[in-house]
Amino acid sequence: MTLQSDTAAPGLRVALTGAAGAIGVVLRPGLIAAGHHLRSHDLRPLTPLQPGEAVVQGDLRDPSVVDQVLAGIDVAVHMAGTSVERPLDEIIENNLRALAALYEGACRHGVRRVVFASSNHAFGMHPAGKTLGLEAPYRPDGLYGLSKSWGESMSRLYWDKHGIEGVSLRIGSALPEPVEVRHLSTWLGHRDLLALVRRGIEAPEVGCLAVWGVSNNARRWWDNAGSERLGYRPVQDAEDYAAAIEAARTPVDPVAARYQGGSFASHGLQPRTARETEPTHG
Ligand code: 15L
Repeated sequence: MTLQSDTAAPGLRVALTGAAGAIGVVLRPGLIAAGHHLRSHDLRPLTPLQPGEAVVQGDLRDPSVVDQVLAGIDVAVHMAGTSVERPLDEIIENNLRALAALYEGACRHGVRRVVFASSNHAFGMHPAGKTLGLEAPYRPDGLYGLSKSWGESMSRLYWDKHGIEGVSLRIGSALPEPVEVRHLSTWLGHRDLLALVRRGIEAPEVGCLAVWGVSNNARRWWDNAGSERLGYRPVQDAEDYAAAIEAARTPVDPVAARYQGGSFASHGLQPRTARETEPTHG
């Protein structure tokens, strides 16, 4: 476990967990460039990107690690955790227990807001093509998606009982480019990803809200009406890649294609359940 000291920088004091992950590596330089005073955390060792960045290495289930991550912080951006379908024990430890420890730390240190990496997989059993608003019911497509609906509820709990603001980002497919047909609906381009997280950090007085983390895709399934106070306005559109994706004619699993969660939804799907959750019954 290591902690290097922060140096003065303009902007907010922001902690980023999971900074070495696929999303973290995009956010780290972007948040520093935006002028935030960044403290980056990961289970893996990190080297500061520049002298003003502090780094913490350690397991978030350990309150002493959380203390190092959150002391003096205004906003925590929580990207750490398991990001794919995994056995229950791993999901519980990484996505439930670590998040609970982070929230307890947020109370101890007076953190004003937690920006939480939720996921479209909390809704992945909804049929592909159906438009979901922010009030859509959870339909997790696995234990990973279920952990994200739990995380959104935790965000609500700590706002209602402890006054910690919570922004749940229902992240779609955060990739440099869309590479499959599903992504034409679910893509979150890196430019929009950074803009979304920056609004999550910088928007004033958001209270507790959720927002779909999706680009301005012509074929998107998710409607962000009701999240205006966040001020997220995506500019990228997966449609720019549609011709190339369709020309590649990559084989599509027809069962996965029925569900918003794609292969997460078709993984382990029982034939009887497959019939009962046909899109027309959704
Ligand atoms: C996610 O939440 C996952 O972390 C990522 O691995 C992708 O599967 C993404 O969603 C997606 O839906 O494309």
